[in-house]
Amino acid sequence: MASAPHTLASLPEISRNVATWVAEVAALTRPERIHWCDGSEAEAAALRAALVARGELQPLNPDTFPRCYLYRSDPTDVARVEHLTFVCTRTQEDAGPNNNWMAPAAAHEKMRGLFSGCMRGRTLYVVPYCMGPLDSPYARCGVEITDSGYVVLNMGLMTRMGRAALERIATDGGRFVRGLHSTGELDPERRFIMHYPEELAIESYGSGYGGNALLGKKCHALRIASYQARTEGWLAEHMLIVGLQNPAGETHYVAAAFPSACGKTNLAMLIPPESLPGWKIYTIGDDIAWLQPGPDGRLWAINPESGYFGVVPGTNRATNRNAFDMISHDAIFTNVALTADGEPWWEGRKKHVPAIDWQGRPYDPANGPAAHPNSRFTVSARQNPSYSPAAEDPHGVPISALIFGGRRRELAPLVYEARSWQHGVLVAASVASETTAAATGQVGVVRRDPMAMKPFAGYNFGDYFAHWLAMGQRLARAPRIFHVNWFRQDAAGKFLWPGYGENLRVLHWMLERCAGRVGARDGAIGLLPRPEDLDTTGLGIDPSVLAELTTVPPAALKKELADIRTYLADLGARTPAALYSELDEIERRLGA
Ligand code: GTP
Ligand code: SPV
Ligand code: MN
Repeated sequence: MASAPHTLASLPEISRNVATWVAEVAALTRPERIHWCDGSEAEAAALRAALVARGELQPLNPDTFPRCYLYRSDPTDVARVEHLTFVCTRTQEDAGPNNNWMAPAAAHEKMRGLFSGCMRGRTLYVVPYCMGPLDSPYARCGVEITDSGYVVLNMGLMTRMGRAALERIATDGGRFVRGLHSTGELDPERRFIMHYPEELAIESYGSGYGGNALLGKKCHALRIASYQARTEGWLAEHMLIVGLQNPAGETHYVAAAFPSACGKTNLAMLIPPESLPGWKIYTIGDDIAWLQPGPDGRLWAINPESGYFGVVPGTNRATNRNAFDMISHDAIFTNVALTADGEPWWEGRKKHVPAIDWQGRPYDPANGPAAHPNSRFTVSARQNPSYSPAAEDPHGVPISALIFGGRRRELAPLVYEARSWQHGVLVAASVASETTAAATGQVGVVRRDPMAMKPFAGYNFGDYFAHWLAMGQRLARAPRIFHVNWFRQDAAGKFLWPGYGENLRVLHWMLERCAGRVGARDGAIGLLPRPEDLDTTGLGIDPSVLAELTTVPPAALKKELADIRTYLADLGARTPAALYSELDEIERRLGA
């Protein structure tokens, strides 16, 4: 085998384009030193030790949570900031009413002012990364420049980071997404997350948290990539990817888009209930999917990430043993509480009690939850007991079904199937969900979140829906499209559906639909399972509850349709006419 051409080169020598850009950024930001990340374990260990010495990272109980650390972010910096996130295309119309917009020149000027001298006395880290398997034709690279060691450690877990990524950039002709990040003063008044999809560039200032700061994730793999995907004929989506092996040994892959904190990580590593023996679950990804039409007319998916940045609260052995086991070693915890003996603690953790809250204060229930509701774990995907080797396959996995859903107390049934791809695009475009703690702002308010991409589509939603319709026409064997809702509640606020592992029953129905082996009832909203179509062996669910979960009151649906029509119209003239035809068809069926 030929040896890699750059093995002996020092990191700054590998790509002239990267080195030139680093020099420009250093001239602007004036760091005390520059560190090029090679992505080695020794580098991560040294960085962890340095952050511990500075008090930025705190080791957790080494007996029960070996090699785990606690990081506390600034209390004003605990989630994505959608109102401070901009898509800066040349024309405002291209960003669309779904995005905040600023003209590129004005945005660059504003950010230049903030970045000027911002790294004085600090280290500038150069973080080369690859989104997707290093040998995948679908993978794309970027370089994040950051002054946060915590960001470096997270990028090391979440992406293929270091020398190999830099080598791929060099062999790709020096093309990469430029992401410049500084935590700045953490002043919410001086915090902006800017995207320049036409320039493949990102500028983020004033936050050190999650999607605002780990630029490979939402900024690159969704906002920039969705824009690129449209021009190149693929899709970059906020979706988990999971493989389901049935008791007969057949494996099918599905991808599912739910808004933030609505169950993607949990579904991606679902544990089959004991009453459904013989099923096996294989996780490919838990948050982002890049989807390409394959030569066989099917849709193929890769997970561009290599780790999970997951919601901690609610995780326990009963709801998700895989997740619980996965985060019991070699994990970074952000904004969780602590027990008296140095274990991480969060709401929903069954054992122990909190002693110190997420802000480092003695725990007092009067101050609210002990762990922040958007507290997160970061772990390598390889720690997931259900991680699939297919996640490393350069061509990805073929997708049999696409699933959309949201968190809705009322109305949306447990599951239904779209009648066609075009109907499915309307279903996806109409997704509504209650807001969660994953973004700052009010929690629990129902808003439209098409394809779970409201905060992440890097261009006009009208163009995005048109692109989805066009993709369907290119797929001879397009996946079937479904909608789910695990979160219907009764009048007392109790979830009607047990969720978690039991969601496999719903996935089973979908796969049987794909195979043509199970029936459905043709309702106005779409195809719904009849009670006999769902396997409820051992579930003990009341038939009246199941009936409620699989019906939609016509009056409520009628109101919902009117609401969707207004929403689509408000998005402007680029909304495809086909979506209105699909709405007309549902109204016709409803006899409205
Ligand atoms: P992001 O990382 O923000 O994109 O979130 P996510 O979509 O991966 O959500 P996640 O799986 O982390 O779940 C968020 C919250 O919903 C957690 O508190 C879970 O315990 C809870 N949850 C997940 N699945 C279910 C379910 O089937 N039923 C119920 N009732 N709650 C669930
Ligand atoms: C989300 O909010 O959808 C997340 C967490 O996955 S963050 O990386 O902060 O965007
Ligand atoms: Mn997400």
